[in-house]
Amino acid sequence: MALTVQEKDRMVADILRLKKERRAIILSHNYQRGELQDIADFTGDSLGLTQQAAKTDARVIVFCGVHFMAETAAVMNPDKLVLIPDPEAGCSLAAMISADSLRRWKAEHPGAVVVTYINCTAEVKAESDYICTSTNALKIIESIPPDREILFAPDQFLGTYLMKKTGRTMHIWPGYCHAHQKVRTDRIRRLKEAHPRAQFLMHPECGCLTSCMPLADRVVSTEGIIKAARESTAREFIIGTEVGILHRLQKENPDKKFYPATEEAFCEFMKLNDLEKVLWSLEDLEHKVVVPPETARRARRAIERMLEISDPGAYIQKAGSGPPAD
Ligand code: CIZ
Repeated sequence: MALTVQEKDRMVADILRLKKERRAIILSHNYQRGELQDIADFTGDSLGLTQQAAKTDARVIVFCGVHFMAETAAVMNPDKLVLIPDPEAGCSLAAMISADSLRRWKAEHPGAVVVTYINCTAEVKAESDYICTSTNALKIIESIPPDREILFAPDQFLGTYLMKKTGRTMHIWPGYCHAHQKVRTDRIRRLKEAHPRAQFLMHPECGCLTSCMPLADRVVSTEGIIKAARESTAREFIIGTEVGILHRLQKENPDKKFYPATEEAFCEFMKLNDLEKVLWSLEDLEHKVVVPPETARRARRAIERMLEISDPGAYIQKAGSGPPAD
């Protein structure tokens, strides 16, 4: 049942009071419900949020996102208490590859370098040589010597995009995001006809990647979409990613217009987190996101390799993270 304005205001006041008492910060992903983006200390992509988590002196991090994101924050911040308001907030893409299946794939390609998209569990990260995000994936792939075989998981569309951009052949895991799968070429064509001046900003996880790429003005991550909309002189945009991002886009650019590529690009797992669960999370210090230390150590190594390549300034802590041997 929807909250009344008074109930919502009271809840927000209680959250802000408890946040202070607990020395907590609230992080929200770009795809979260608007009401959570509005109370968050930071809203951004999973890597940006993890970097914010590392910078803060807060003791408790309430991570409003899906489980792999909160896990990434826990891996990079072993001394902080990381909480997720709803522990059922999973990720369809992350669920498409397990550590066991990745180990079997690696055994079929001995010596290959494993590059894994950040949308995966900590256990899968621990089996990877490099993690990448959609912002830095191109840089990571380009840093790997051309004679090395690459296994890329779990998103087939980001993998295809990287092959097209680098001209490099990789082995690609057939995973996909169920929300980005809903973005379709025929609908993009219709939207472009209806709004001929609009720029089309597209996420590389979109299922229509191959046929939509020629229609796109930019193929970028969520932070890339936010930046492009802010910096562009265009007044209208078609947004090819999960619809939660429209809240931040509209809030930061009140004089610009944003059209979702489709309302069906909706992640119901993200939306499991809500104001009430954030309040309970702060009241009960639940639900704790804990990664076993050895898994965290190996996952951190793969994340740190990414940070060293993508953004040395953002590099957080070092744990023997040299490049993987042949
Ligand atoms: O890294 C993230 O937060 C994801 C999943 C997408 C993006 O492009 O920001």
